[in-house]
Amino acid sequence: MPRTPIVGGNWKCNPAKLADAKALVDAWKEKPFDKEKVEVVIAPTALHLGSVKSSLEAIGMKVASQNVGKNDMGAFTGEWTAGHLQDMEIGYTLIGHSERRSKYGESDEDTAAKVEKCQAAGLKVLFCIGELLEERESGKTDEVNKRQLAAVIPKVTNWDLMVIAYEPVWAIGTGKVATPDQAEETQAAIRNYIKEAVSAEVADKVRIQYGGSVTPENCKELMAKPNIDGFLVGGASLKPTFMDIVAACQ
Ligand code: G2H
Repeated sequence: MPRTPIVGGNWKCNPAKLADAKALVDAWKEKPFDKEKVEVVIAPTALHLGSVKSSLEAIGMKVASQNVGKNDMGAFTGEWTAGHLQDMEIGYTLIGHSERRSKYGESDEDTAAKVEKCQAAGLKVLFCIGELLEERESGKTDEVNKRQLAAVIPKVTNWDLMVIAYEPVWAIGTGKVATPDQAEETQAAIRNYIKEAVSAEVADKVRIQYGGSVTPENCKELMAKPNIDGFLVGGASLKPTFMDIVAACQ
């Protein structure tokens, strides 16, 4: 069964002003896309999310949170739950982005707890995995990806809610994109691991995005690879030309 490509725009802690976010969405309007052919999900800052949601949805895009709490509601200052996202009609969240893992100490156990909460709430997840440069150089890429996936697999009962984003950490925001062959080889190994650990049916249907310095210039060659089902885009999702990446996936 063919997998519908999915392109995520991870705005991280950008842009500076709500007016800039609105201007970006206005620029995107000029280049419509076919939402039957490609799913587009944008993750603004938590503060901007509510204000740009309706204009993103008006151009056929979905919205995501960049993070979600691992606990239920209660005395957890600064947090929000999968249930809150559902209630606010935010259908997706990122979990496990390398910046959460490396800068905020998010562990495999934390990502597993978050995935479990999202499954219970029926919330879709862009689950990020990927190796550090020293891990790639010491031949541990597949081992790291398997470890990060193994932590969450027991929590997943509905794989239709899961998308995997493979983001080699050395390619994130560095301008050093993985070569199409490197990305394909690793993503084929990820799919193969899901086949072994879950089932052939799930491995066949789960979408695996590539993330890390994706641009309108390098995306076409990556997208031509059979195990790349779209992208998670950071820096390039803050520009009007993000729509060229979307166009390359449809
Ligand atoms: C990886 C990616 C978005 P960038 O973090 O998730 O960012 O495209 O800027 O490397």
